[in-house]
Amino acid sequence: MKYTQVIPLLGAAALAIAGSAAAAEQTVRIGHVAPITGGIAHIGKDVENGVRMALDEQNAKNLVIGGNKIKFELLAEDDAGDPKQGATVAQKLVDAKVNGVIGHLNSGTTIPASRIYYEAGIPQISPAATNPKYTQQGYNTTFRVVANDSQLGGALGRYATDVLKAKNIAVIDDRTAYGQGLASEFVKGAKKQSPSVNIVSQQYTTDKATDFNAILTAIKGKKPDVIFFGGLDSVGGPMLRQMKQLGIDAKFIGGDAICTSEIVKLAGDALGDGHVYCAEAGGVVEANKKSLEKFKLTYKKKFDKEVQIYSPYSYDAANAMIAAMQQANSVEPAKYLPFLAKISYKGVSGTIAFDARGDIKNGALTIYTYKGGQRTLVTVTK
Ligand code: ABU
Repeated sequence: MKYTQVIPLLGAAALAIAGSAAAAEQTVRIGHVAPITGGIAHIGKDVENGVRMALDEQNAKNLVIGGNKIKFELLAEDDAGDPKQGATVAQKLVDAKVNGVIGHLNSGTTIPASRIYYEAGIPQISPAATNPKYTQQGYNTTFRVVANDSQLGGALGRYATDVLKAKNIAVIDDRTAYGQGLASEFVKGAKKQSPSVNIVSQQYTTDKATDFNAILTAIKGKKPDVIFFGGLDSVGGPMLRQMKQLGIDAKFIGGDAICTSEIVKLAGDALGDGHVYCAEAGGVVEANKKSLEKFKLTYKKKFDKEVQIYSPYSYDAANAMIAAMQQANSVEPAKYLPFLAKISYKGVSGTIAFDARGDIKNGALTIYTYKGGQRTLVTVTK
């Protein structure tokens, strides 16, 4: 009789233990948004892969936060680089109760989406959007792990006049929040460095244009030493090809969004050697070269693709967000947000720490050129 009573008791105990183990597991949703369709889908996928890699590695560690076994889940959305779609998917992520967001990629989508995350109290780290306005809105939920367009444009403007000795510069921008702002910062930087520099032509295109004959012909007549382009590689690559067809041999300078692996294919032999200059919005300093190389090898192995540009930054952004959760011992946005604001996380792209606005502290940037179809480091600057 005693024996038969013990069995149900043991069963109840086992159920209780199993129940508490099940309750101790918690899914933490991290949203990611970038264009996964359209002309810069290759850059969007690169950023998404960086986040995926970070979450896979963190899941392998079986982290316990707030007494719960944490399983990170990636909710990846496509905003197609369109501000309206960006706002729609931002709301979708808020409704799905994500614990944090890495993204978006384009400044034109990141800025309007940031208000939606802010109103929901959800921390957002952009690994790519460089328009300064993003972090100037007074939102305590917005962070960025790359240098902004004032830094990028200013440094490229100085480089064009000081090092490349440009006297006559033509400027083209794609009228996006990114391209327009970057071009204007470039002109400011060039004029500050060399007040006598001439902006011989100012032309406009779009982020979907494919024919640049009219604007390039207008520019050719002005004989610039340098053409600055504020826009993305999907437009910059074909533009370089058309420059070559028209016999324009001016040096071509652009920002981080042309500083990709894909530009090699997009521009073909129009890329030249030491002909194209661009700046990555992060500083690849000596101390980080090893960890960055290791990241690139692991990325290649995992996705069978080369890093385009931003995946090390999205990887660091996701890991920094998780480090803040660990420090707060909570995955709740309101609880880990103050820890994220004060984080100092050593990532593969450098130390992730934010200023009062949410911009990366000590944001450096790296100027590259292309030689023999390879992106080649020129200098790291601020
Ligand atoms: N930073 C270049 C591409 C993204 C953007 O700011 O629009």
